[in-house]
Amino acid sequence: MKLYYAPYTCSLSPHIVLRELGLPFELVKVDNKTKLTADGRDFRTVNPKGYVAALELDDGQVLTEGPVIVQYLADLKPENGLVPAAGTWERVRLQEWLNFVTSEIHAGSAPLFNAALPEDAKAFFREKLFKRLDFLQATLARQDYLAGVSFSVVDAYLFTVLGWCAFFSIDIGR
Ligand SMILES: N[C@@H](CCC(=O)N[C@@H](CS)C(=O)NCC(=O)O)C(=O)O
Repeated sequence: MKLYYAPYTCSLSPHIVLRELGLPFELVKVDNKTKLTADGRDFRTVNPKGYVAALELDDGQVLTEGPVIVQYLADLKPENGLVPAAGTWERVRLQEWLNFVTSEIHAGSAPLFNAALPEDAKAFFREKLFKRLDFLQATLARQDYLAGVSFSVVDAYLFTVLGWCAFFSIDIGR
């Protein structure tokens, strides 16, 4: 397997999961500005959407969308317990969390990275993000992990996206 990644991006989440699972994989660095891979290819020939993460399987298939990639990986080694079994209620709850992190925290913080956006617009998105962080805070005050009693793929994803806050002067201590 090959993981196409760029430093400091959401591709860290499947990278953490690959390491947690101890699966063999190769890393291929992508320059998100030029869309070139470190070995000189146009990354858009791998993922026409042009963004990381992308996982290339040994049969040549390419899987994209972080929340789906991490579930695919964790299902390869169910004994590691990074996801509940497919078809169970616990799995649906985990997917509820993955969707929350991707649409509310990951996509919710994206406007803050946009240099063209005026500060008052950024303030609007920042406040909205804080409401979502309040919800996370309330959850993690009751339990150590987002989706249950042990570390799961959604904790790797949340760790990744919360790591960006420091770059955008978002004080999660609030
Ligand atoms: N929906 C995608 C979003 C992926 C995404 O936002 N990737 C960013 C890095 S965190 C990226 O590569 N952006 C470059 C671009 O859009 O050109 C997912 O969840 O995997």
